[in-house]
Amino acid sequence: MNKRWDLFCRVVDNFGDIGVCWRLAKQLHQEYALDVRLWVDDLAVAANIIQGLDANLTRQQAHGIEVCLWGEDASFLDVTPADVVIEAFACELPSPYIQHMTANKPTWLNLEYLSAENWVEGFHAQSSVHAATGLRKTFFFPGFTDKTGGLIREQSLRTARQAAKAKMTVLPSLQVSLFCYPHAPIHSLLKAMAEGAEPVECFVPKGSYLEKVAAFFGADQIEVGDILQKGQLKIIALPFLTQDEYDQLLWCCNLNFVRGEDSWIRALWSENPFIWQTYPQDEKLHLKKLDAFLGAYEVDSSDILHVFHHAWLDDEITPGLWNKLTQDLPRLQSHAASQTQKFEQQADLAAKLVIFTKHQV
Ligand code: TRH
Repeated sequence: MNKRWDLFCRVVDNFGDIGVCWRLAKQLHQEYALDVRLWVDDLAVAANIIQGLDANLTRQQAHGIEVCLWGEDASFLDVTPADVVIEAFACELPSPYIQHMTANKPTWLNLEYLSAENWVEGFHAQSSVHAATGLRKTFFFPGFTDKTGGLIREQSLRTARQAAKAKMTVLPSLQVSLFCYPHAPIHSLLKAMAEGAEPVECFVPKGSYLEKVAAFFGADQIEVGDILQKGQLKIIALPFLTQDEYDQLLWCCNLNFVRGEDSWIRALWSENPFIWQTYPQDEKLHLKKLDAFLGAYEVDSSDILHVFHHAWLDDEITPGLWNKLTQDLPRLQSHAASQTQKFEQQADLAAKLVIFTKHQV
């Protein structure tokens, strides 16, 4: 019985690594009653995502998960590996821990970053032998097709979203959420919104991009709770939300700007149109990632959604482009809903992980 799972997470930057790992840890525990230990190398960053986490405690229970500080290698000398070990995003397990794995031979999985590129199907579930120990490690690729590891999606998500949407009322202004990297053309987006044809309420959760939002209004900074107005644009500064609250925001808005990996997929599950800013990669590999996703999302290159995505990544946003996007929102809304429903037909990442590990026994 593969009941005990260890999940290792290194915080590279921002919140995506811990955001994905925490979501997965919770789902494995809540839906499959698994005993999950989450090892994180930066508890201070994790505390932004894990509600109630005490960054000073090296071991603690949080929402049914045992959260442990991933400290020095020596701190693993007495740790017995779980039945299933997930190394998130090639984070490289501590060597004493790997040594212990030679005794209990757990199922060892490397959870990879998400991409919609075609090559993912060929690499998903391939394994290699770890040279020093002879242990087998399998590469688990999340993805958008049945031949990949699937996408993170809780079983309760659809019902929760539908219940929340049933209570929503239609508002006179366009509701937009903005979560992006600071290098995005934020100034030109805000200018386009301010000069656009429709009034916009734009919700901005706390983050490093807020300085640029403040600069657009000629301010040094924005505080939580501030409301700033220029032309058609009203900015509402929110605190950094919990993951659940952030989901609710995505469900409420007519258009969501998201980034990285986890907020991207939460926007997909919102049934609402979104603009995804990919995490920048060398040699502009992120553009390939973007186009592969737009293909899977059935958007062709002449579509305003395609054009706007590219303008948001490499270019500037003009008021004309913004107006074109907002005028097309009713069509984009029904496209988003049909795409959400299409991807909801597939098995999710946690389900696929659990099935995979059962077949390893
Ligand atoms: O923060 P991100 O940019 O994360 C990353 C990292 O940069 C990482 O190194 C990289 O490898 C990966 O992207 C691809 O964006 P992401 O993935 O969307 O993660 C943000 C998390 O923060 C996500 O779990 C949602 C959560 N969040 C909240 O909980 N509250 C909020 O108010 C907001 C805006 C986000």
